[in-house]
Amino acid sequence: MRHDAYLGLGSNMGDRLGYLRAAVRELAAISEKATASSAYETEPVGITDQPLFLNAVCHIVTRLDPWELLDTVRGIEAKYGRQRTVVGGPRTLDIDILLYDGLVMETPELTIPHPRMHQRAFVLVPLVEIAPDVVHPELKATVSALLAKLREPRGVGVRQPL
Ligand code: PH2
Ligand code: MG
Ligand code: MG
Repeated sequence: MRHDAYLGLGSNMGDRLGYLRAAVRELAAISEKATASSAYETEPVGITDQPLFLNAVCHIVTRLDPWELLDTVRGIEAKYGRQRTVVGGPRTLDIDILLYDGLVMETPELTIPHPRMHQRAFVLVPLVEIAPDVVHPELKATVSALLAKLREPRGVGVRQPL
C-alpha cells in the first residue's frame, strides 16, 4: 500500500539549508516520491531565546507504516547530528510527521496529526504552499482554512528555494 505523508522539517543550528536539503534527499531515497516546499526563515516558537529556524514541509508517497516512518525519520535526525538535550531547544534537524493519509492516532510515542500543527504558521505556511487543499482529519478543515484562522501568520519571513 502507498501512503501520503506530510513531514515538517526544521533546523536552527549550523548549515540550516544544508540540513533541510539533506533531509529531503534522504526522504526521497526511502520514498516513491518526495516533494518539498520552499524553506522559510521563522521566529522560534516556545523557547524564543534561540536562533531563527528554517522550516519547510515535504510530501512523500511511502510504503512505510507510521511506526516504520517514525523510526526512519529518527534515524535521519540522528545521522545529521541531532542531540536530544533541551526539549524544544536548538537542533540541527527536526523531522515531524504532520499527516499520514487520513489517519488519527494518539499514543505516547506518536500522535498523528501532529498535535500543534494547526496552531503553527511555520508548519501551515509551507504546507499550504504545496498542498492547500489537504484536509486535517480531526478538525475537518483544509490546511488553507486553518492558516486563514491564525490571526496573523506572524514570525514567518523570507522564503528561499529548497
Ligand atoms: N520547533 C519547535 C519549537 N519551536 N519554532 C520554529 N519557528 N520552528 C520550529 O520548527 C520549531 C519552533 C519544536 O519542534
Ligand atoms: Mg520533532
Ligand atoms: Mg518539531
